[in-house]
Amino acid sequence: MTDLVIMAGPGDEDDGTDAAVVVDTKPKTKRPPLYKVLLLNDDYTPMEFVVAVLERFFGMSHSQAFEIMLTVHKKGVAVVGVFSHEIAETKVAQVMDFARRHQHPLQCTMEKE
Ligand code: TYC
Repeated sequence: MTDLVIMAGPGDEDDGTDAAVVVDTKPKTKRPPLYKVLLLNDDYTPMEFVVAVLERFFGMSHSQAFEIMLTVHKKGVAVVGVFSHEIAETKVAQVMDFARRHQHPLQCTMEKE
C-alpha cells in the first residue's frame, strides 16, 4: 500500500548513483469478515423453544433470551450474534438441526456484516 523509498549508496551526499529500495510500510494482514446470525419469526415454533435455543447455542441468560425472542416475534427478525464465517455456519447448522429434530419450522440464517 504505502511505499517507503530508501536511497542506498556510499556517502551522505546524493551524487546521483544511489539505488532506490522500495519497501512496503503497511502490514497487509486484513481482519476476517464477520457474519451476522439472524433468527426469523414464524407462526408455529413455541416461544419457550426459541428461548431455549438462544440459551443453548448463543450463551444468553434466560431474560436476555426472552427479550430477543420477543424482538423476533414482534419485528420478524433479529441479529442473535456476530461471528467469523466458520462459527456463524456452525451456529446456523446447530439451530436448524435442533429445530428439525423437534419438528419446528424455526429458521436461522447468516449474512455478511
Ligand atoms: N411467533 C412464534 C409464536 O407466536 C414465536 C417465535 C418467536 C417463533 C421467535 C420464532 O424466531 C422465532 N409462537
